[in-house]
Order: sequence, then C-alpha cells, then structure tokens
Amino acid sequence: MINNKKIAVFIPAYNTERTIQKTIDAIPRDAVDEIIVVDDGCKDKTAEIVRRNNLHLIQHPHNRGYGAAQKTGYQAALEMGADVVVMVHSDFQYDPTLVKPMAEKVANGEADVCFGSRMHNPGDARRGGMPWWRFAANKALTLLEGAFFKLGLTEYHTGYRAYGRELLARIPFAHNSDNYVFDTEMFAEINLGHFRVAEIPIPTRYSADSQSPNFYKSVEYGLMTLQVIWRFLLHKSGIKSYPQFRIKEKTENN
Ligand SMILES: Nc1nc2c(ncn2[C@@H]2O[C@H](COP(=O)(O)OP(=O)(O)O)[C@@H](O)[C@H]2O)c(=O)[nH]1
Ligand SMILES: [Mg+2]
Repeated sequence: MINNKKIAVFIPAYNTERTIQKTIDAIPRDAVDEIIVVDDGCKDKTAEIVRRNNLHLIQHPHNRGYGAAQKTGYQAALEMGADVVVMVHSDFQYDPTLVKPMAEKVANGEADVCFGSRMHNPGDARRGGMPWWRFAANKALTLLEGAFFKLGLTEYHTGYRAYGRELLARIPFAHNSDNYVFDTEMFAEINLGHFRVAEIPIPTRYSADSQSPNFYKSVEYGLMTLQVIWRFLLHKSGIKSYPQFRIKEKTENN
C-alpha cells in the first residue's frame, strides 16, 4: 500500500527463466500488494519459478505477444482491485526497486501515469549499453512522437510504466495491438484522454540476459509506430474513428 492505495506489479514473461527470480527478489514487497505474472506461452521453467514464489500466475496456452500479455495483466489487476499497476519487465532490464517512486507519483495523486525514462540523461543510456542504432532510433522516434503525442517525455520507448486505475478503466486497451506497439498506442490514448503524466529518470541496463526485439523486429516496430501516429491524427481530426481511441467518460466506477 502507498497512501492507502493498493499497488500491483505486473510482470510480462516470455522465456525468462534466467532473470525472473532476481526480478521478483528485487521488488520492494513492503509497498506492493499483488504481483501478477503473465506467462506468455513460455517454453522454459518460468512458470515453475513463479509458482515456487507463490505469486499470481496467469498462463497463455500459446505465445500471443507483449501487448497481449499486457491486456491480460491489466485486466487481472483491475479485477483484483488494484489502484496502481506498475509493469516490470521479467528480463531485469528495469530496476524493480524503482517500483516505489514510480507508484508514488500515481498513488499520491500527482499523475495518472508515470514513466521511467532512460533518456533523461542521454549519455547514461549509451553507458548502460544501449546499442548505438537503438539509441539513434529511440531519439528520432521520441522527437516524432513528442511532436504528436505532446506528453513532454524524454523517452517514448520505455517499458517501465505505472498506470492508475482510472486510466486503465477508461482506455479501451483490449482493442490495442498484441505486439510491441501496444506501448505506443497507450501514448496516443493518454493524449486523447488528457491524462496527467509524470516521468522519473531510470538507469539503462543491457546485459547478456536481457531480451530485446532484434534489428528486423525493431524496424517493424518503427513502422508500426508511424502507423499509430497516422491513425491518431485521423482520429483526432475526426476523419475516422477507431474503437481503441474512444476514451470512456469518467464515472463513479472508474
Ligand atoms: N519478446 C517478447 N517478449 C514478451 C512476449 N510476451 C511477453 N514478453 C515479455 O515482455 C518484456 C519486454 O520484451 P523485450 O523483448 O524485453 O522488449 P524491450 O522492452 O524492448 O527490451 C520481457 O520481459 C518479455 O519477457 C513476447 O511475445 N515476445
Ligand atoms: Mg528487454
């Protein structure tokens, strides 16, 4: 609990037997009420490790993708009554101890969502091992997304995010992509819903154990990002309406 708010950590996992235990161990348990792991069709020992830790495990029978794992995780967190859901990647690329300051921004009412940025001090991202082409693409896409989504962030490609309950209840994220671009769609939706945004600096970690989309997947992700921007512009200008961008009204229940 933070500020009497129920805090859930959601971990998307795909074949991360080498890193999931140290990820779980580093989560600050005094602040966190629920830990939900979505096993996205893992073919290794990930599920066994999660079971040993007595956490809330949800399994996809087949691999459905990073976006699909988030849909399952956020839905479960809402059903469990979470007020704040912090996504922590299972490949230990993001420092789990920062769950606390991330969740605090939302739990204390400062923002509806908090992002961890590796690009707050760009030199740190390179020193943390971010490959140069990923760094360049991150910078370029961040400039572009910043121009359209206007959330004032220093990075638009972070996987470290704390979402508040109201935001998750009002964004129809079930209509989002099952793929990596789910994260980009959330930015468009945060703009459309006029949600309040916070950002904290986080360290960058690339190690032998971390997972990342390969070069081909990253190019595909870049193109899908452009497509999201295009759909967002069509929607915002009223030319075309997309179900995923129809942000629900604020009600007593969300
Ligand atoms: N690559 C991949 N990761 C998945 C999938 N489903 C869930 N994940 C998890 O989502 C997280 C983010 O994926 P990752 O490849 O590390 O992307 P990155 O954030 O760009 O480094 C990791 O913790 C994965 O274990 C999937 O279908 N593919
Ligand atoms: Mg990764």
